[in-house]
Amino acid sequence: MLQTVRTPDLGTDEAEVIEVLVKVGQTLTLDTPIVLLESAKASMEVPSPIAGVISEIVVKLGDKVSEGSVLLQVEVAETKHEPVFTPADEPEVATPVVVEESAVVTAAPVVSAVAVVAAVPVVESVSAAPAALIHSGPAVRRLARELGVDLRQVTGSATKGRIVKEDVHAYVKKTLTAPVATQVSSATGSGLPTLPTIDFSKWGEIELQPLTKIQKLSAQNLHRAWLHIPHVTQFDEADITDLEAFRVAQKDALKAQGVSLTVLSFLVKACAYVLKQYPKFNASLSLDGEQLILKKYVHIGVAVDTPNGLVVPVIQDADQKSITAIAKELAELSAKAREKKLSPAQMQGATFTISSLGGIGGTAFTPIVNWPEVAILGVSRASQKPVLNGQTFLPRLMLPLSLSYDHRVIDGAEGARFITALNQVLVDIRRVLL
Ligand code: CAO
Repeated sequence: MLQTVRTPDLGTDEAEVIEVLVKVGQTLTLDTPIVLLESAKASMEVPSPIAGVISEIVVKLGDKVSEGSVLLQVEVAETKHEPVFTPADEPEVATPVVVEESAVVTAAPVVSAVAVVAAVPVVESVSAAPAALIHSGPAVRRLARELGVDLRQVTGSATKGRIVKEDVHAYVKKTLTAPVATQVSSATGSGLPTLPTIDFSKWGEIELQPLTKIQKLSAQNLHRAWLHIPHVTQFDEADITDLEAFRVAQKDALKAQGVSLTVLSFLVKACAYVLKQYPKFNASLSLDGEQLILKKYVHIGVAVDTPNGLVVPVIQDADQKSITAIAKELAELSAKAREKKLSPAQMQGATFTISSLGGIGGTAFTPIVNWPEVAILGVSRASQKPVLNGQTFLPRLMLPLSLSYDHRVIDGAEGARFITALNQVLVDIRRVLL
C-alpha cells in the first residue's frame, strides 16, 4: 500500500529543505530522519512516522514546504502499523507521531529546543562539506558549533553513519587526550599549538592597522628570544640620590657645551664598568650550547622608542668612553633613531642592552633579553622613598632596576651579584674611576 508522508505542523508558515536524508528505495523504520528543515526561527528534523520502502522523494534541497506539503511516497506492508514513538538521540521536543487511516501520514518534526537562532545556516556554520554527507540532527549540529567541532571529522555511530551527541563528545575527548604532536602546527614545526582565527568584528567595530617594518621585525626578534631563552628577572632599587645631585650640579655647565647629561648616560657607563667585572653577562651562548663566547669589547645597546617602533642603537666601547661622551652620543643616536637615519652598523654588535622607561613611568618591568646577548637591564622611574638610615627615615631617590638574563648562561646567584655590583656603582659613581 502506498502512503504519502506530508509535512507536519511546523509551528511556522514555511521552512526550507536544507538536507534530504533519505534515498529512493531506502527502507525506513519508524524514526528514520527524512529531511532537515530550517525556518526563520528553528531547524527541524522530520523523522519518518511509518516503516516502509521509499518509492518517491517529492521534495528536493532548497524547496520551501509548509504544513501538508508532500515529502515522500512510501510503500508499506499491508499490515496496519502501530506506531511506537522512539525518542531521537537528542533531547528535543517531539510531538507524537500520527499515522492517518487515509494512508496520508504527517511526520512529526523534531524541533531543536535550542535551535532558535534565527537565520543561522546550521550546515554552513559547521562544515564546508555537502550538507547531505553529514547526517545529524539540529541539536547535534548546535553542539558541534558550540564546541568548535567540524562534523566532517566525526564518525557517526547511529544508523547509516548518523552522528549523535555521544559521537561529538567522543571526538572532543579523543582530540583533547591525543598526544601533543597531533595538535601542533605542522606548518612551522615549532611545537606551538596553533591559534584559531578570530573574527573580532562579531563583537563590534574594528580597524585594521598594518604594522611597520620595524614593528614586524621587532615582533619576530622578541618572539624568537622569548621562545629560545629561559628568562629570569632580578629586581633591585638603587639609591641614586648622590648621583642625581652630581648630575644636576654638572647639567647646566654641560648644557652650555650642547650636552644633555641624562641618568641614562650614567647607567650606560655603570653597566659597562660592571660588565668588565662579570664577563659572562657580556657573552653569547654558541648555538650548540657547548660554548660561551666571551667578548672583550663592551658595546651597549639602548632601546629607543620611535613613532615607527623600537630600535636599538649601540654605543660602542662604552667602557672606554666618558659619561659626557656617552651622553653626547646617546643624544645623537636617539635623534637619528627618531629620524630613521640610523645605519645598520649603528644597530649591530651590542653585547648588552639597556631599556629605560624612566622618562615615562612605571615601577618595574621584565625586559626580554635581546638575543644573541644574554642579559638586559630594564630601568623604571626613580622616586623619592623613605629609607631607614640607622634610627631615622631619610628621603632618598630610588631607581628601580630589572635585570633579565638567560638562565642557561647565568644562574640566580650570579644575577644577584651583578645587580648588587651595579647598584653599588650607582650609589657611588666614583667607583668607575677606580
Ligand atoms: N627616573 C626618573 N626620571 C627619569 C628617568 C628615571 N629612570 N629617566 C629619565 N628620566 C627623566 C629625565 O631626566 C627627563 O627629565 P627632564 O626632561 O626633566 O630632564 C625625562 O625623564 C625624559 O627623559 P628621556 O626618556 O627623554 O631621556 P632618557 O635619556 O632617559 O632616555 C631614550 C632616552 C631614548 C632611552 C628614551 O627617550 C626612550 O626612548 N625610552 C623608551 C625605551 C623603550 O621603549 N624601552 C622599551 C623596550 S621593550 O619594549
